This record gives sequence, C-alpha cells and structure tokens, in this order.
Amino acid sequence: MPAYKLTYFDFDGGRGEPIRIAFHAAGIDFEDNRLTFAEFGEMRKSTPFNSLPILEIDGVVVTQSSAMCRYVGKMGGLYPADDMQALYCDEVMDAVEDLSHHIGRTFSLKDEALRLAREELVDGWISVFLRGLDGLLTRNGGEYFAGDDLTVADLKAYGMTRWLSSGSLDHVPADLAQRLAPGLVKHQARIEADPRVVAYYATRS
Ligand SMILES: N[C@@H](CCC(=O)N[C@@H](CS)C(=O)NCC(=O)O)C(=O)O
Repeated sequence: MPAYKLTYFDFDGGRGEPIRIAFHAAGIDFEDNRLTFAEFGEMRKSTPFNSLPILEIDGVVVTQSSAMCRYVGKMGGLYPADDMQALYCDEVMDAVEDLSHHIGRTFSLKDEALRLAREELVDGWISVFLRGLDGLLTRNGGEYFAGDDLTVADLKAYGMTRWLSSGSLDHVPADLAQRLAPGLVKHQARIEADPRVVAYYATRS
C-alpha cells in the first residue's frame, strides 16, 4: 500500500473533509496533515495551483479534491462501478465544486462588500445550487445521490449542506437550505448518521 499524505486546513470541513472520511471508511491509513492558514501562506506558492488540498502518494503530489474523492472512493467502495451511477456521482461533486468556487471568491471581502456579495450569492448561486442539488437527490429516489448506498458524492454534498446550515458563513441564513432544499437537509442527517461517518467523527472527538 502506498504512503498517503493529505494536506489541508485544520478544520473539519471544506474540500479536504470528504477525502478524510473516505480514507477512514476505506480503512486506508493516511497522514492527516493539517495546516493553519499562516502555515499555508508560507507554502502556498509551492503547491501546483496555490491551493489545498494536495495529496502525496509515495511523495508524488496530486491536486483536485473531487479527483481525490474518486480515487479513494474507488478503493473504498464509495464510488459506483456502474457508469451511469458514476456519472451521477461526478455530476454532484462538480456541482458542489462550482458552488464552493462561488463562495470562495467572497472570502477576501470585508464588511459592506462582503455583505453585498454574500446577499447576492444567497439570492443567486447558492439558491440555484441548493435547489439543483435537491433535484438531483430526488431524481435518484431521495436517499443517496448515486446508486442506493453512500458514495463520495454524498460526503461532498453533506459537507456543503452542513456548512451552509451552520450559521458560520456570515450573511448566509442558517435556515436557507431548510427553506429551499428540505431534501438536502434530510440527506445531511442521513449521511451524518451513517456508521462510517459516525466512526470517522468518533476518531476526532
Ligand atoms: N479545484 C480545486 C480548488 C482548490 C481550492 O480552491 N482550495 C481552496 C481551499 S478549499 C484554497 O486552497 N484556497 C486558498 C487560496 O486560494 O489562496 C480542488 O477541488 O481541490
């Protein structure tokens, strides 16, 4: 088994979190290298795209969180073997990436500029993506985004719904997902209760 080192920020969320959960669910040992924002600032320029996460596999650096989810998901039974279900899975991960990108662009803003940008997002892209993801979940029966069991798409969407509903994003109402996409909020609770996810968080407490 290769040596895996995942480098991401030191919080339980964001683009790194589904990869951490997938590694744990797959029973694959990995080094969970967690950086402060200051530490990232010092090494940012040394990463291929000035961003995290990066995954080192026997010292070889790879980027792109959804590609990492797919890679670990395939090893851990969290990525569909069926092409159509794999398409559903990828579609959701890419949609979550798009939304992360829109939100990420507001992180450098402050005060009034931040408020205006976030309010615009709430009325615009965040609403579009919440409704859209809710629709993708309904299309597959309402429980999982692809197939009939947990996949990395569920882990990635779960992290996004949890974040949007946490109240930690300034100017994003914590009840927005509940109002626009109640199926996604139920999905968040379902994934949070999955034994593989519970087992992962038990290691964090
Ligand atoms: N498409 C990339 C996006 C990576 C990305 O934007 N990461 C953010 C953190 S979640 C980052 O490192 N931002 C720091 C910066 O842009 O300076 C992926 O999916 O891994």
